[in-house]
Amino acid sequence: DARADKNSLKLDVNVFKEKIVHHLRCTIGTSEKKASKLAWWQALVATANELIFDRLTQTQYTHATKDTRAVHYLSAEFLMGRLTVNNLVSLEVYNTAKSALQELGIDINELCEEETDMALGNGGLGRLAACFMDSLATLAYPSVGYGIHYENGLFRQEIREGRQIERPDSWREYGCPWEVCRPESVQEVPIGGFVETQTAPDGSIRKVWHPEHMIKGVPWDIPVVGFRGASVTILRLWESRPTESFNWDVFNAGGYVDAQNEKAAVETISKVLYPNDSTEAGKMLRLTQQYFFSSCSLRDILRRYNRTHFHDYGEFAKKIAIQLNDTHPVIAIPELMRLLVDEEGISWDAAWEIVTEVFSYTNHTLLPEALEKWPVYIFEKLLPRHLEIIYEINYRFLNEVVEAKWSGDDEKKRKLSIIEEGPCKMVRMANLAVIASRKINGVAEIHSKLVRENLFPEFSTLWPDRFCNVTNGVTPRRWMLACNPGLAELYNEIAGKDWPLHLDSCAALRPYADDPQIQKRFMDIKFKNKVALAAEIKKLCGVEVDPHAMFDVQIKRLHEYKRQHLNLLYILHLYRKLLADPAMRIVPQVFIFGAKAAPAYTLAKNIIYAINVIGDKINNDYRIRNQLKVVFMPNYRVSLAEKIIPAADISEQISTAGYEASGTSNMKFSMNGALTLGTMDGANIEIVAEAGVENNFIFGMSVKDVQELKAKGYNPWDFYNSNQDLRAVVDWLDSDFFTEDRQALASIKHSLLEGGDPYMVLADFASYCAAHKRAEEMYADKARWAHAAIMNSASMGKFSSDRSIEDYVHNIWKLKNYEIKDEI
Ligand code: 26Y
Repeated sequence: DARADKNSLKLDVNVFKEKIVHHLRCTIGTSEKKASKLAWWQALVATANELIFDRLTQTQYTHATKDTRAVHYLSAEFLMGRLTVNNLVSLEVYNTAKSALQELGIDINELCEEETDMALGNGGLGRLAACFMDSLATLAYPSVGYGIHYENGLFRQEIREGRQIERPDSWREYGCPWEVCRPESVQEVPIGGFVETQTAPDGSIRKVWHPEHMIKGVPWDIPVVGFRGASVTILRLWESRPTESFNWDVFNAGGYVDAQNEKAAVETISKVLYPNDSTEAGKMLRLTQQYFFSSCSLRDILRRYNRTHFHDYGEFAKKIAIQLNDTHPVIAIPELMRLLVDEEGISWDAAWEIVTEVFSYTNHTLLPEALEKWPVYIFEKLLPRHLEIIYEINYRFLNEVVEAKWSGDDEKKRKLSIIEEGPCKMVRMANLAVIASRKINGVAEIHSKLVRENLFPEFSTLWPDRFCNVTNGVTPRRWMLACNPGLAELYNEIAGKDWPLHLDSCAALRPYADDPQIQKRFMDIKFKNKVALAAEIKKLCGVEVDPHAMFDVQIKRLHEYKRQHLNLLYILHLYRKLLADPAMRIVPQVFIFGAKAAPAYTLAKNIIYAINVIGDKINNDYRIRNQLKVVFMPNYRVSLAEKIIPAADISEQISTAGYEASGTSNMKFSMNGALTLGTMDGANIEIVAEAGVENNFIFGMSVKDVQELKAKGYNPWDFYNSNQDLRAVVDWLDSDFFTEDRQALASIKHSLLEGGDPYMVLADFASYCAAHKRAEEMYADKARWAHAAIMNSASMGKFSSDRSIEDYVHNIWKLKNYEIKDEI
C-alpha cells in the first residue's frame, strides 16, 4: 500500500499489535473477545495518540524555547472530516497498523468507517481551513487554529421520498478520542450590560464596561499531524459553559432559548453551527458565537505572549499574526482594541498600531447576502463597549483618512463608513476588516481582482498595497495519498515518494500522457475506484450503475449560483432525446450529485427534490436501456467526497462566472484525473491554464460577458423563446410527468422565467449542452481521454495547499519554520 511504506517511527507490527491490545484492555476497558468495532477503533486511536502527543510536546518545546512568531487562524468553521487514515498515513504507520489489525483478525477499513466526520463547517471555507491546518503542520510553521467546539456540526441529511430532512449531527455523543480538554487554559468572557463614563479630577475620560454576564470558554485541543510527523500543531475549539454569575433572563428574552435554566442558555452559544439567522434571536446568537470564540482566542494569545513578555506589548506585532477567515471573526478587531486599551492600559494610538499590524482578512465571497452586517441595536445590547470602539475607529478613519483623500466628499464617506445609515443602522463587518487589516486577500486571481475592482474600489485606491491574492489549495495528503492509494502508488514510481510534499514533481507523469501502458495503468486505477463507488451507490441509493459509464459528478453545497439546475436541465434534454429516438445510442452516463441545502432555502430544497424524482423516473425507465442514470448521494460530507472524487470522470464546476470565489473541489477532481466541465470562474481559470484548455471542457459566459449582459438587461424569455430544446425541458418541469407535487418542480421554472433567472442559467444552456457533447465524444476516444486525465492529474502542483500557505507566509504572515528535533 503506497500510503505508508516507510516507518520512520520504528514501530514494528508486533509492537503495534501489543499496543492496540493494551489500549483495548486498559484504556477502553474491554477485551479482544468482546470488543465492538467502535472499541477497536478507539484502541487504534489511543495507540496513534501515543505517537502524536510525543510529537506535540516536541513541537511545543521547540516553539517555546525559540519564542517563535506564530500565525493564529481564526475561523468559525473547520471541516476536519475523519482523522484516522490521515493521521496514520502522516505518522507513517498505516501499513503497520493495517498488518497488526489483520493479524488480530480485523479489517482496518471497517474500523476507519466507525469514525464520525468532524463536520464543524458548511463547505468550502471550512474545508479550506482544515487543509491549511494540514499544511501548516507539514511545513512546521508555528501556528494555532481557533474555532468553536460546536456540540452539533452541520446537520446530517436524510432523503425521504426525494426530500431533504435535517437530523442533528451528534459527532461526539460518545466522546471523540482525538480531542483533549485543557482546563488549565479556560477563559472568561464578559457580555451585555452598559458602559459607564468616568471623569477623573484632571478632566480625562475613562470608559468602564459593566457587563451583565460572564461566559466560560473551555478549550478542546485537536492535534494536527504534519506529514511524516514534521510537526504536530493544534486546533483549539472553544466550548461555552455557564459561570456562577450567569443570569439567563436577558438571553431568554431574545426568545431563542426555550430552556428553563441558565445552563442551557449559555451552552446554546456553542451548541450548533450557524443556526438560522432570519430571526432576531438567531442573529444575536450568531454574533454572540463570533464574539465568544474571538475573545477566548485573543485572551489565549495574550496569555501565552505575556508568559514571556510580561505585559510589555512592544514585541506583540513581531510575534503575532492573526488571520481572519472571512468576516465571521472580525469582532476580534474591536475586542483586541478593548483588551489593549481598557484592560492593559495602552494608549489608543499605540493599540491601533498593534492591531493594524497583526490582523489580515481573507474574503471568500462577493455575494451581498453573505457580507455580514449587524444591526447597531444588537451591538448596543450585547457589546456596548465594542460599539463605542467601532464608532471611534470609524470617526478617525472618516475624518483623517477619507477626508485627506476626498475632502468634503460625503458620498465617499457614506459608502466607506463602517456604519450603514438607514432605518436600521448597521455595522458593516467587511469595512471594519479592511480598515484594520494589514493585508486583504481574495482566494483566486479573478476573485481577488473583483474584490479590488467591484467590492472595495475606493479602499483599493486608498491602500493599493493592502490588497493581494492567495489562490486556494488543497492538501494532497488527504485528497490524493490517503483517498486514492492506487494513484499514489503510480506517482511513487514515476515521481518518487516525496510527491505529497512537492506536488510539482507529479509533472514527471506528463511525458507519459500518450504512453499506452501508462494510460492503461492510469485508467485501470480510475476503473477500480469507479467499481468501489458503484458499490457505494448501490448501498446508499439502491441504484445499479455500470462502472464503464462516464461518471459525471457535481458535489457541493446547493446554491442557485452553483447551478445544479443547469446540470439537471441538460439531463432532461438527454432524456428527452432518448425518448424521442429509442434507437439512439449515446455514451452511457451516470450523473452523480451530492449537496446539502440550507434548511430555510426553499428553492434549493426543491432542486434536491427535482434531482431525486427525475432520477427515479429515469433510472426506472426501461426505454433508455440503462444509458442514463442519475443518483443523489445523501449526506454529502468530507468522508463521502473522499470516495466519490477518485472515481469521477467529469467534474462539474458550472457557476455563473463571477460568483464562485475559487472552488476547491475543482482542484481535488483534477488531481485525481477528472476533466473539468466548467465556466471561466474562480480557480477553474487557473486550473485549465495549468492542465490545458484542450484537456477540459470550458463553456459559457465570461465575467465580462455576464457584466455586459446584465448592463444591457438580461431577459431569460429571449432564450426560452428562441431555443426549442430549452423551452421543452423548462416546460417539462411544470408538468406532472415526474411527480404529484408539480408545484415543487414548477418553482424552478418560475425562478428561471418570472423570477428573472438571477444566475443566467438559460443564457448558458446551449453552450453547456455543446460542451457536454464534446465531453461525451472525447470519452468515446479512450486514448484521447486518458491523455487529458493524465495531463490534469500531473499538472496540479500549484494547487497544493502547501503552496497557498507559503504564499500567505511570504506575503502576509512573514513566519519562519523550525525543524522539530526528536528530543526535548
Ligand atoms: C455569514 C454566513 C451566513 C456565512 C457562512 C458561511 C457566509 C459564508 C459562508 C461560507 C462561505 C464559503 O464557504 N465560501 C467558499 O469559500 C471557498 C474557500 O475559499 C471558496 O473556494 C468558494 O468558492 C466559496 O464559495
